[in-house]
Amino acid sequence: MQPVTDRTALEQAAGFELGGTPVSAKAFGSGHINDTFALTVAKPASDAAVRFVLQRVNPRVFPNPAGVMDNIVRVTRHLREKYAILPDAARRVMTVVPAKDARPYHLDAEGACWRCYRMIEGAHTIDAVQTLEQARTAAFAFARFARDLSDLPPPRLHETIPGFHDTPARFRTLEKLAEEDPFRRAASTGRELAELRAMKHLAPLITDAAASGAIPERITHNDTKINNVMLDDATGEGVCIVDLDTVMPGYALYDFGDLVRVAANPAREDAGIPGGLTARRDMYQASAEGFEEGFGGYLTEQELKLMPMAGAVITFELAVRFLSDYLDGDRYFKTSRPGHNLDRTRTQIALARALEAL
Ligand code: GN1
Ligand code: MG
Repeated sequence: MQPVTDRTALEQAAGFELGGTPVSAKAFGSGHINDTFALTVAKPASDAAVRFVLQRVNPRVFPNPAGVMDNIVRVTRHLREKYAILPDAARRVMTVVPAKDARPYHLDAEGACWRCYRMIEGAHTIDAVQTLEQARTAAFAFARFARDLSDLPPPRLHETIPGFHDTPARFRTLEKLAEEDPFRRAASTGRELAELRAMKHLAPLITDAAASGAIPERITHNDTKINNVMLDDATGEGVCIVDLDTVMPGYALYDFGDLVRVAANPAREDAGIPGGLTARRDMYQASAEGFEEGFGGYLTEQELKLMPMAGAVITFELAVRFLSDYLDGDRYFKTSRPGHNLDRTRTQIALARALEAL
């Protein structure tokens, strides 16, 4: 798929109720799925410009964008009501900007979904966790987000990606791709496949606990990467959770695991580690403290008990997903070089092992 240009994004901005004239759109952020732009809008009769985040939702990943946006509208409305008493309420939650037809998104000529948010100003994202305080802050913010959604009125949210954190199913998909080998790449991944098969025991640890009723279904974020929380420029505090496409029914342990996957990794996600690596126990600890504090007593005994292995489970899952995408022709995650998904796979394998041993 061709990357979306800044010019196309600027054209699509015309579909939204922006209260001014769109003057520029620039590629923004480092997500692996959607195309994201910072949009500047000039207000009539004033020098002030207002910024927005404009996104094209990846249609291959999210075939039901109306369901995605329905979830996002409900979730942000609920949080906005809850945060209304805070002095900086407007920065605490994303605000969906309506399209000109009053829907929360619009479709382009190819049927792809575009949506627009107000930019959260005075805050930034980071791609790697540098300090224990950042690990704690991020964990607190994602846990608080889930806790604050625990009383969202019914109906149940749409599952925007069915089976998103069904780790055993992810592993079966990998085996199927290895068998069918549509891009003739399996021969070069023998080692990674063998390593993942040897770690297969990790796959059902969370889903089995869920199936037996030992851990509760919650509304979770499901993609708790550090760059999905905006940090205040002045204080470093987590002000706003972003990337809400996968907010849906899930398990807190996957959210916690993904926090650990990012924080305890001493390398980049795609470093392509040839040997092993050592996971950072101090980062694990800081993440656990922040997460427990953010949930404020709402985590069950079983959830608390299973937290230590959650990082290994989701890191294994990511290794499986990256390798699956490699075998499937690199069509899911954005890649910036040949073998990028293989480098990601290798890093996640090394990290999953390190997290299991932590
Ligand atoms: C994707 O969109 P982004 O970059 O925040 C992916 C996550 C992975 C992550 C790995 C919808 O997240 O599941 O953990 O890449 N999102 C989706 O970096 O598949
Ligand atoms: Mg993201």
